[in-house]
Amino acid sequence: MSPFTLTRTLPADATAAALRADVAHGLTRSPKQLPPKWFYDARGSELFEEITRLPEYYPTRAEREILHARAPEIAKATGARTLVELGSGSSEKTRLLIGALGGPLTYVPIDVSESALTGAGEALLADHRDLSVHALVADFQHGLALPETPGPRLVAFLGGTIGNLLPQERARFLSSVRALLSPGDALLLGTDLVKDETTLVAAYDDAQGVTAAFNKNVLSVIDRELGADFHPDDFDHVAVWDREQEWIEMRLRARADVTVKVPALDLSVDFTRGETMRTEVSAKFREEGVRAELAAAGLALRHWWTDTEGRFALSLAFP
Ligand code: AVJ
Repeated sequence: MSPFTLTRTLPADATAAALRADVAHGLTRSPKQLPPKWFYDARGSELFEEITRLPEYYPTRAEREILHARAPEIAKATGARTLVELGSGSSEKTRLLIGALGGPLTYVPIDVSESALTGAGEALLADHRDLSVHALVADFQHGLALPETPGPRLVAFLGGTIGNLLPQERARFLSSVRALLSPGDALLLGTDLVKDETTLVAAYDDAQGVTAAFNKNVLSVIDRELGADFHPDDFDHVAVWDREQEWIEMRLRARADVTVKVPALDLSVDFTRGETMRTEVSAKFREEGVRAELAAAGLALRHWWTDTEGRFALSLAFP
């Protein structure tokens, strides 16, 4: 059997249908909103990679520091023979885990982007004998099913991406992950932590404007995919810390009254000058909150590791 297989559980047109539904819904409600998953076309993924190298954007470096320090402990605590990675994207941090777990190992990267999966899968196979890769094209927010692979399994959800889900969505998501796990399996979860507002806002509103370009890129995606006539420069990038909800919100704020046509949806949308549209929530966490959310999903927090500056955490939880 080939060490690389790819399974598509998403119909090829599901992504297009989901984009249409999200845009139709998000642009006709008040306040307007768009889900953050549409940032990540080829350009958006490139911009995100650039964000991870910005001096202000600490989460990627902090999480890498933790993985670097703790990968051997994670391997020992889990004994995992299958590593499942949700929203795998680029596989750089995964390498630390794969190296520590050792072979024989099955790696199951799950992503909506088939090109990201093939690229990352092939690069990993080149460097690791005793690795099989079973890539899944799937949307992890909607009904996950895993291939039959050796246990124990370690499901990793890194980067703090769980913070993009609203509290209710997180509860549903964690329960669906729990349902995938058998006794002895584990979840490794990356969460960004609550900290001072200046640090948080700077991470989402960098001096070079890369995050601003990333935020506005969602408008280019809608222009290209749905024939809309957004002019990204008609909008300003805004990042605010919501201290009640303990999340960063990214918004786009209309610089003038603008009307946008979305031909594919037969839609015309008016923005008034100063009107804002939410494009992302990035929740920040505390240990007790993570423990409680895991427990509510039937998962027991066994290890809580942070970087030396206490900015980011990795949780290891068991059913
Ligand atoms: C990839 C979802 C973890 O929320 O920090 C980076 C995305 N948004 N800068 C985050 C993002 C703005 C990032 N995640």
